[in-house]
Amino acid sequence: MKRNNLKKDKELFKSIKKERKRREETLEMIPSENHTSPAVLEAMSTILTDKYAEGYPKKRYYGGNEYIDEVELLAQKRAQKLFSVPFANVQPYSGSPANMAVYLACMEPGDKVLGMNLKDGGHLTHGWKVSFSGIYYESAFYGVNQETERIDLEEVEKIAQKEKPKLIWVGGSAYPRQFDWKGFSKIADRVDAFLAADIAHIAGLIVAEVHDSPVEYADIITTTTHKTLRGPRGGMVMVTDKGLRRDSDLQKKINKAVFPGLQGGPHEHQIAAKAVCFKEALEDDFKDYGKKVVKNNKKLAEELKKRDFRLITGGSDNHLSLIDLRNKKMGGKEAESLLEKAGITINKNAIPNDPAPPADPSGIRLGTPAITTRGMKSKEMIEIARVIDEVITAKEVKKARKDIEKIARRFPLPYDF
Ligand code: DSN
Repeated sequence: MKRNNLKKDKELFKSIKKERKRREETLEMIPSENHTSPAVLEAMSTILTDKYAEGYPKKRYYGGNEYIDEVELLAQKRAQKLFSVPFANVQPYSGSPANMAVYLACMEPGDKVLGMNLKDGGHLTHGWKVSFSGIYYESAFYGVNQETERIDLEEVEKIAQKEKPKLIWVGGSAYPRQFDWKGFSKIADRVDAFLAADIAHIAGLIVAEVHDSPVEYADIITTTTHKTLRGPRGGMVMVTDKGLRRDSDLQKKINKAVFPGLQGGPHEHQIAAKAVCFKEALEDDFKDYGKKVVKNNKKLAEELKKRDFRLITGGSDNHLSLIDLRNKKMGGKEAESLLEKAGITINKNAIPNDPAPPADPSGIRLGTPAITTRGMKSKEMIEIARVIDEVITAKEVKKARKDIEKIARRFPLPYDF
């Protein structure tokens, strides 16, 4: 795309161009980020952005929505096929609004939610006290076992039996292992709670069949569309057959929660881009992509371990690794900053039982979705691990920056802007 009109806004265009150059020369290794396809970007910049379409297909509060309905129905149909679910609401603006809709649909203010502790890899919206979910709802948490650093289902069951939550969340932002959906489902059934799977991080891996799917076990599934799924920034709520057996009105309640409960007009250009993303994810080569993401991450983890990096849980089953830097005598904040100077974008992250404060935690989180989209393979994982080691151990950034730029330039970005 030439962007001739955007170019006229020189001040803005300069910043966008600099961001483009940054991406060309560096590696995005924040595990929640990716590079979208040109078709997703094009859908995002269509005329669909102009239209108000409050309501749902065939039941809108504004006229002129005949073709908007086609777009939204297409996105719904593709989402249902992609995840094998009977219902999908594709309107949530992003992941947090999608999760909010679950509360509004299933809970009364003051009801109790059980989620994974943020410090152990959970998400703010799973009941954390500074988020709406901990402000308007009572919350209780499970974490990871101190020794194994993995979720301990016996412990989860004990907490669930004691707390009797109305809603249980499974899923997180910094958990490097598979989630045991079946185990959680048994616990939720025993305490008669809704089970919501937040697959934001791993949606693309589920599609690629490199992570088990929660469809048989959860009542509700939420996701973002921009992480491993590689679509536009956005969210979605799905209801499973199990969810409909628990509450036959669940899909109506989710729809009512999203609109008019939480949002006004849906962003139909974003919904069109979600439809593009789902179509791309339904193709065979997306499965291949998801498999490569995990293969690359495992290789990178293995190489880092050879260089005496301590990986939380001893490794990873998915797209991300969480690294405890205490043996390297460096905090997460300094590591993030040095690696950024070297051209590797990662984020500082708390590790389980972190003795350090959140502003400068003991760990870093990194992952392979975006560099795999660029086509990088095992050979590059070895090079990247070597550079990470040089930066963290020797604080050497100048040579590292050159090495990273060379790697990055071998793998052009998937879009022409
Ligand atoms: N902010 C996302 C992440 O980085 O994991 C979670 O919402």
